[in-house]
Amino acid sequence: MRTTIAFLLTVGAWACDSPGAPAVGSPWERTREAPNGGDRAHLAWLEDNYDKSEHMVPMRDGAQLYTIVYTPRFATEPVPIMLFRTPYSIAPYEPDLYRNPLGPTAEFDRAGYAFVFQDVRGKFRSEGEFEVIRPLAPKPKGPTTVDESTDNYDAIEWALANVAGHNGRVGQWGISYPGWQTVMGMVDAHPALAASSPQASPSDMFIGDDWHHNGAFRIMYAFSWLARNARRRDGPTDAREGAFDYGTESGYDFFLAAGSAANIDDLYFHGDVPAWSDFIEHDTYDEYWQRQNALPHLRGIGHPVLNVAGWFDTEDFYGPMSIYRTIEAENPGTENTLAAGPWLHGGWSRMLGDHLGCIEFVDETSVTFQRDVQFPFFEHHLRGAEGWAAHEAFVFETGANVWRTHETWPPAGVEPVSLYLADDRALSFDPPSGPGGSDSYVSDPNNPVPFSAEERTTLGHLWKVEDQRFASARRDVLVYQSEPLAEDLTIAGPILADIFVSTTGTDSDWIVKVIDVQPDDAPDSPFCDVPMGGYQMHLAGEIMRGRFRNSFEHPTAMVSGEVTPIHIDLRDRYHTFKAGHRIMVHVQSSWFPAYDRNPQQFVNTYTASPEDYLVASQTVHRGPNYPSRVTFGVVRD
Ligand code: PG9
Repeated sequence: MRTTIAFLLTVGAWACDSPGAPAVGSPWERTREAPNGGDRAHLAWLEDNYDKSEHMVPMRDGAQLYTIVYTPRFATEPVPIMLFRTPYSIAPYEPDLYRNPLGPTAEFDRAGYAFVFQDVRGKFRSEGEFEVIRPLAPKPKGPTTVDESTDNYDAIEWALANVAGHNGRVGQWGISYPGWQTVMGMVDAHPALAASSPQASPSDMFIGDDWHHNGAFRIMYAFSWLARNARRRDGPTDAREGAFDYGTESGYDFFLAAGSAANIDDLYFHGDVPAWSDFIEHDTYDEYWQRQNALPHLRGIGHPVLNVAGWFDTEDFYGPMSIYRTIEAENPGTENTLAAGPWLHGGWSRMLGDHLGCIEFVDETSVTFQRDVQFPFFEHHLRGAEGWAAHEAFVFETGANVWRTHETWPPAGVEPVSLYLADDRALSFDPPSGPGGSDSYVSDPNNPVPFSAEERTTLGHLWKVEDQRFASARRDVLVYQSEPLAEDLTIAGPILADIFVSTTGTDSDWIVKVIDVQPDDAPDSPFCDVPMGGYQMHLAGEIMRGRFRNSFEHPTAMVSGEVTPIHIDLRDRYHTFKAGHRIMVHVQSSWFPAYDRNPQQFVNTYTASPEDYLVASQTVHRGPNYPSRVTFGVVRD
């Protein structure tokens, strides 16, 4: 049974999409009114109503972590503690300057919480060494063994002993790296931890999050993130690394000129970014990556968890979905909720308005989530407030543009339905019959398919809903398209691609994208100047590096000319293809520079030299023997 959430309140003053809102392409920019309520008037109110204090908090190994505490002056009863730990700085550091808002939204500040912020080990004003996604220490841990789980524990222990006026219940939240910190807090959790909300936390950096997808290296994002956040440092500091100067507007040109990833250190990092060198060294799913995987540690979680994911998050979507699923499987009886909406990375906190790029979602989805899910979740579990009705999933169905609740995810009763690649670049729900066939293209690593039509140096966010007409026009992208749909088609849960391919090389990347094609007469969008008639909205897409098709730990060459099945999980979506729309599928062998180039032969991709990059002829096979297809979970109401 699908239920539409009833919205009781109007958004009022929080509605903030109007002329002057950030241009398409700069969704992170904070302007006048923050979507989380942290506007200037709120800042003035915070200064009048909260005290701020700073502390060096000792961890069990003696390292001291810099911590700021804000406590409400207006509290008449003990208040919950809200913990936030980050590698991105807990600034402002000046005693009379305040963070705004203090909680996930201004609503938390007004309700009254003791907010505890901490610079994680080795970052900004904290002592110690920072390690990017530090693996959990093996057990048994000694009394002075530290990792991010013990640092979370020690931070909570300290807060309980030192923060005045608390009620003994602690909540933790965070987006992305702070979300991963929240996950670490859930492992061997402090008993006072009563509610956690990991939001867009990575879980496994080789399989599906920031650094790789299915073993394919996300060179553009890894480069920009590590350049800013993972340089060696001499000791505690307030200084932030500035943005890297690429010397060009084009990341495509920049990374093509750099060549393979191993060159980057000589060219730009010069040994200053140890994690980059580690990544290059660990080119398979070896112990280095396996030890960073959070999922095997998500056992024994006894307190409520609210997992948050953005359907169009290009950094960490696999993370929150796999964390949700693992907690569900390993911790029966624990309240474990999934909230997923039509958001870019962290969009539920930062996104203004009711659209992403050109695509309109009608509801102001971030505000709805903040008001109807996030705030009641914490208020209930940390203060015993009424108003939280736990559901398994609060999920936004794109296309239909409606919030729904479900008691399982994917919803009960979805039926697997395959859409087959067919003759004449068609897609058909009928299983293939007849002799079958194949379609070919030439993949040239020196002319890779761009991941976006936008010229940019960093990965950005909007390419996850970007118009794919630029890619459809290329000869090295196979384009399959259905007839216009006679009626709405709603899909929920993972989208799975199974394609049968052959290559003239000995390795190749295989990328499958599912696209929602608007009808020719679709009205233009008020949010962008791209013609919406025939707009090809990227809905889901994933990559499989051929060498890892059977094992991430033990890669094997593809056999030149041999038909080879490739299975790709395009991850979950909840979407209605509206009647009159078409479904489109792309198959291609590069997605650059979101992903580094595959030399198309079985050599080390990180250290490949220019002559290693070979042109390959790629063939996708179809028909009864090779039923290349995409499989959806179809919602039959
Ligand atoms: N996606 C970012 C990240 C998370 C974890 C490790 C490295 C990077 C982030 O936005 O924090």
